[in-house]
Amino acid sequence: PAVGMSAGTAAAEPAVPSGGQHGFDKVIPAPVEAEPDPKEKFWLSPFTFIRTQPGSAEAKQVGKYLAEQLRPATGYPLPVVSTRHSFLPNISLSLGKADERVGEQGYQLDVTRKGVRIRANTGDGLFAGVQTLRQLLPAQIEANEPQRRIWTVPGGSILDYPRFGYRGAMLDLARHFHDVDEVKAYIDEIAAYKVNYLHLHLTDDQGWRIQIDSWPELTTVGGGPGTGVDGEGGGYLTKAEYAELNRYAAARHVTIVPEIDMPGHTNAALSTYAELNCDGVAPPPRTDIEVGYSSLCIDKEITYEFVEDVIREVAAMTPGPYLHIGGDEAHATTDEEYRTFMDRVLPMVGKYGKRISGWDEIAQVDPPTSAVPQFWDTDGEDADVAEAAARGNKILLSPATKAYLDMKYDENTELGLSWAGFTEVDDAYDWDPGTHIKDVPESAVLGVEAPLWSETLRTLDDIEFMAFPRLPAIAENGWSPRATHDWESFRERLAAHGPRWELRGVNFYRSPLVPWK
Ligand code: TNX
Repeated sequence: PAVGMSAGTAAAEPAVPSGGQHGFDKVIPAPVEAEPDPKEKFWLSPFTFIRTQPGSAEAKQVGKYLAEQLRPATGYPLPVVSTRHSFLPNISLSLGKADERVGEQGYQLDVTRKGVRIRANTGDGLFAGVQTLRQLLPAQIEANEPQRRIWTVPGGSILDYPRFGYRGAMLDLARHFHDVDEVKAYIDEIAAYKVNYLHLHLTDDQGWRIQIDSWPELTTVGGGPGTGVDGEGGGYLTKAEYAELNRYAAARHVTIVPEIDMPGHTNAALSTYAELNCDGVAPPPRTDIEVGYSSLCIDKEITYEFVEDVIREVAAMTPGPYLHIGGDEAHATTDEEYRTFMDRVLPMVGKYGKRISGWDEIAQVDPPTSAVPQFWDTDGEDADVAEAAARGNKILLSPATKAYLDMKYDENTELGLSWAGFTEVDDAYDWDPGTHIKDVPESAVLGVEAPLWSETLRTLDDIEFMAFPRLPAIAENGWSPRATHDWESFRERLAAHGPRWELRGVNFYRSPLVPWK
């Protein structure tokens, strides 16, 4: 495959020997087609400017993002200008001139002496192309202060587009709260690997992390000090902070998917509002990590008033199309109660203009075909999910044995859990979303998502340690064509990303399976 070719960087001589990696063979996720041209390369210079399609605010916004990425390490001004032509070498971002094959999210990138040209049909595509360009530059481009060296981009052409339209990461803010700055940092990290959805698990037994005006104590009590696992994860997002996160994510072409988990995983709400309990008595708050014991009261009308208030408010503050209603591990309700609950709640999501997503248990209640069951099983079989797929539902893949970033890497990993087994980076890489679930064909797969549950994770360092290097493995399974799938190539490419994480201050697990430099 083209991506396995050598990079053709032989002629690039850094002013200071760098040991930095650059080349077409370092890109994660692997591109569809990559054709190095050893006779060409582009020099980034103090005179380089970024030229964006005249009249396109989207291209301009991506251009500004690119400039912000490249300025700290280069120290170059990199002005962003909208002009039609230029005789000076530059980086150009243009819309509407790309090959049809790149679709809604792909791009073409051409590098010659005269410039770097990124073409796409959408802003999403340009943004994806910019992530590839960052990876083609030497690792030092990730440094925070000016580096004295020459910056070259190896010559050649890339044509690239995703296998699946949805590539997600999930962060659990309920077990331990993670604040706006931590979530922003995670958005930056996932966007670099062309992950385009961030699912926020906002509520659970141990805490409620999103402001709801009609039920104000959910956050002040249910999300307040002393909540979270071990009582050490208190905090919540105000509506203003949630809006800020949505803006930040949108500028990185990431869509936020909020999750309000129900009817189980609701002890934080139940312990805050006594009237939500069948017996009218609020249970004590919980700070342990048991699951499956709590449930909203299926037979009380106030339950549905509560749920509708929450869905209405969350839908109103969410620009993206999906609203995730959880639905997992409802072991405190019977199958019949679960169906009764979902029959009333599922239509509310559509009523407020959103598309339903939920853990794979929702497949049991024949949700509308627009609903997205998120598969999290440990074996590759689930008859309800297969039936939903046959009816026309798209399935999101998060198999716990492959995609759960909270599983320990091995028996020595201090953080994380191990109920689905240990998951080394090769386990996270070696599966095929198109064939993983029995009787769910590739055409029924929406994409992949890597959940990160935070029972054991307190800091951003903890989050990063579990996500890297496995998140890039999941991202590649979601983006790259099967023809490029190759563990030997992937581990070599991962090794080249280690220095980038170091320079950006991203913590990561130095897996013994990867030949880190
Ligand atoms: C299962 S997977 C859960 C979560 C836990 C996680 C820990 C799923 C839908 N529910 O409540 O946090 O395992 O790995």
